[in-house]
Amino acid sequence: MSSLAAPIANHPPTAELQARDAAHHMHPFTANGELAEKGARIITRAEGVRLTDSDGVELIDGMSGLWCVNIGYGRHELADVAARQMRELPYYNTFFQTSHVPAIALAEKLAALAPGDLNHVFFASGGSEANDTNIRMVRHYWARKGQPEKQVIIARRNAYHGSSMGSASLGGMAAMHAQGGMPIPGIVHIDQPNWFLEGGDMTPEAFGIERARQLEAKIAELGADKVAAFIAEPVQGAGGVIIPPESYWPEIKRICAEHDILLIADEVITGFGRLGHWFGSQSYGIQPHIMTIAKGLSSGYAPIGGSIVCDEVAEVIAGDEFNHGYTYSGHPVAAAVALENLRIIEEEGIVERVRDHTAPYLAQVWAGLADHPLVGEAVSRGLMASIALTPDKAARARFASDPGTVGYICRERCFANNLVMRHVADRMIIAPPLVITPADLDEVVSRARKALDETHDILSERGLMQAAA
Ligand code: PXG
Repeated sequence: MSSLAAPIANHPPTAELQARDAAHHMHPFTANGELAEKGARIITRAEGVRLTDSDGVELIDGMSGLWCVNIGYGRHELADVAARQMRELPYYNTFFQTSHVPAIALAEKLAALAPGDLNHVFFASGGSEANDTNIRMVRHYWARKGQPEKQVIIARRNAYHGSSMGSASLGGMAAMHAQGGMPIPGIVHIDQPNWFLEGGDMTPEAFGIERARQLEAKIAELGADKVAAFIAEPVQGAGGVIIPPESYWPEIKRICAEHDILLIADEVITGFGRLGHWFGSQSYGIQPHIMTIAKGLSSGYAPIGGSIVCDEVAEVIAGDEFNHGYTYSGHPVAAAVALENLRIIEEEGIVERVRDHTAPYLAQVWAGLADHPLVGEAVSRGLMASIALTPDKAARARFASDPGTVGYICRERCFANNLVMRHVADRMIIAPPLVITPADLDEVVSRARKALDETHDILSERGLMQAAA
């Protein structure tokens, strides 16, 4: 066996790794003090949809890493392509009138895959950078069109668009805005289409229209001549897998068109097969002017993202120098890995498999969880699914405890049952690799049910089955 293919089986004992991690490694979105006491769970290997930790325990990865490992772990084709590209041309920039083969081929491939006239790609290393690009690009676009005051971007509360200053400002996460002086000027938010928690007595369809019309009201308030763009995820991911009512997107589409507002679809999670189409926009029949991509573009095997831009915006931008770019825009190794990933998705029919087989199967078995006493709704779209935990199903009530208290308990029970299922406040979410089989989905659902049972017992013991007043 060559040294390249040999497994990296030897590592120090877990306790030692945890201590060294705690001493030097600052984790994202983590209370690091608390983690230092508890010790991180250390993942050492993965294959298919399964992770192995440093104690040799196997877990099902219900989250595709962080919503990204669409083709699953262990695809050596990507490793081979990366090694080959590193030997041939490990780096070159795409700035000063130069280009290279992987960036050219990937941009061309994305233009072919993306719907309509989304024919131009600006590369970044991830979704946050790409959304920062989008802020600058849409503002620059309107300025070049002679409307420099058309600058405001409307986004949604409880949206996630990244963690840089610009992208976190687009995001509607109050806890993020509370740290570091966000949002930056010129970004405003409307409410999310979260029917379960915010729909009150309205039907989902009426609520979808009401939430979409908040966009129209906000445009009227600001003046259409001040609004550059609206940005949204086709299905909110980090916000808790919030699937909008069917009435929502058609109404948003009408409003953007009528008021001449650019539509940016943040496809970082919904792109590359997650919803059973290449892009989530196609699954909702929308044709955005810009799509943000990352994650599934390379199945997480290399850091790469970007913006796929329509002809009109690209042509206007092309008229002068766009003073923007990243050292790693179109990085050759990442681009080569992404191309190989797209080849695998296409040749193995992974998008069609999700659409025709795995998504319908997940929808059926996931819906079965709705009979659990803790579950207020269990919904899915493509291979994204969520469960609203509630102390009172009929009232769609929130818990009296701080939001996330119950969700965290449930997440811990999932972890203990070797299932990676995340919580967002008191909502449980999964987005497994797109190559997951029905048998594995059965295993996910049975572990989830066990975790829900254990959570229910813990809540009852601790008197936490109380609804908020
Ligand atoms: N847009 C969307 C829709 C995302 O989900 C980003 C942009 C930012 O991408 P980068 O590559 O810069 O991270 C994301 C990222 C979570 C979680 O808690 C989700 C993301 C990132 C970190 C945590 O679910 N999504």
